[in-house]
Amino acid sequence: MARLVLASNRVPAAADRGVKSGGLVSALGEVISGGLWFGWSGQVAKGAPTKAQLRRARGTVYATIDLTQEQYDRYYVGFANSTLWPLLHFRLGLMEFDRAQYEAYLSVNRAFAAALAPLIKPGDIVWVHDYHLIPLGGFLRELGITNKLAFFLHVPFVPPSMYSVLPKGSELLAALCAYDLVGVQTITDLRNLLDCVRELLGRPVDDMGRVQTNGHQARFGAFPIGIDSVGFARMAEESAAGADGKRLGESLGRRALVMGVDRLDYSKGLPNRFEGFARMLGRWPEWRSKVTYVQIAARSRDDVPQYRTIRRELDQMAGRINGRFGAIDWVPLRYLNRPVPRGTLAGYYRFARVGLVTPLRDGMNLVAKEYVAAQDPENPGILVLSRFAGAMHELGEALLVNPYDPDEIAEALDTALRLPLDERRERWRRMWDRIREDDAASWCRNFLTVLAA
Ligand code: GDG
Repeated sequence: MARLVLASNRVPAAADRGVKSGGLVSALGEVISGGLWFGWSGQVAKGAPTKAQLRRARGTVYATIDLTQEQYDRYYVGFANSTLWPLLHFRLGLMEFDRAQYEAYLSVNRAFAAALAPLIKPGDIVWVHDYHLIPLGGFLRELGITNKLAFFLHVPFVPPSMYSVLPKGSELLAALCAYDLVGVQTITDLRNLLDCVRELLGRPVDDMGRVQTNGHQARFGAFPIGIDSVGFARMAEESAAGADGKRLGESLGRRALVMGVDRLDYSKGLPNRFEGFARMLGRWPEWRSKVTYVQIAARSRDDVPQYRTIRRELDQMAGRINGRFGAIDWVPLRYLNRPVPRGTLAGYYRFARVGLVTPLRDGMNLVAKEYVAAQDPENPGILVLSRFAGAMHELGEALLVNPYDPDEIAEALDTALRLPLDERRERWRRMWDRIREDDAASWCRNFLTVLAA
């Protein structure tokens, strides 16, 4: 089998595997063994090196490169997370554009290509991940790399009416066409992206999702990402029965647990979710002292101003909700900003009667799948899920809500808490069958099979 070369903005610390690692790492963990993983080291250094630092762990070579402060500010905080991230999450009001940041985004991608190219061997398959690195493939081609090149976008894609506001947007669409295969999460994202290719690049797309440019053919497809479902289920069962689970169980007493887990990000819809929980307690006072909502929201992207704003807003909301509804022996909302180890998290999910996942927009949302995987088949909880998460396509038996309407969230919570056991079991079983089948390994296999074809 060909060697796999992965490129992503962040490279997992080799020591993190299986401990702190998130979805992408566990999805790719199996196939990367024996391969090479390239990306930013996570470090900001005085002068950016032109050569990657290599280190080997468990049969994988990790090749990383530092950024300078200016590159970090303009490429990472700037164009990637203040232009592309809000735009691709349908938040035009939060999108900023600065030509110098765009230029820095291109130049970091060019520097990454120059550092990666010498590490690529004939026959390697190169698989680039996410919105930070869209132009990387094109720059590798300019350096004479003729290997198979693929790209996967983890975030949603917007329709042409929205995408067309992005200055230089057509250049990025053209850069995507330099790959042999471009994958997105859902058929909705695929339709939006191909509409942009047709309307903004003026290129025809055939019914296999293929686009021709200058004699090169790029294929576009939807590949919904999965999780290591069976492994996660096992971890949840073990962890719930262990010390962490016991501690949570004792702290809850007989109260039902509603659980949310997200990076602290404005795309995750946390203010509306807090408001929905508050309205539920307001409209159905019988739930007071009977339900505890635990929200884990590890801080992320602190250097982007909008992330500091949302953090302040949530701190205030949590204080208000607990002040208004709390009792001497009951804190309605336990809001934690520190990350929790993955195993502990899995056990917590299993305790939760309701998994509350209400992003305003999400490429997939792995938390929704993890919550389902973690349930006890004999007494499963119920998922309340946003209609605007990619996971909605596979998890239609969840209680689906419009996350922009806190009253709808409140109503879904009330319904979820009253749902009889047989209905919970039936809904869970269907979702579990699907996510067990379409897991992380099959996602990888499908993608690489189409690439090879
Ligand atoms: C992007 C796309 C797409 C969260 N808090 C802790 C923790 N997590 C883990 C979760 C889950 C992962 O992080 C988050 O994945 P999501 O899919 O929910 O969201 P993004 O980070 O925005 O990911 C998204 C994904 O890429 C994959 O393609 O689904 O749409 O935005 O695995 O469990 N893990 C630990 N402690 C925490 O406190 N250990």
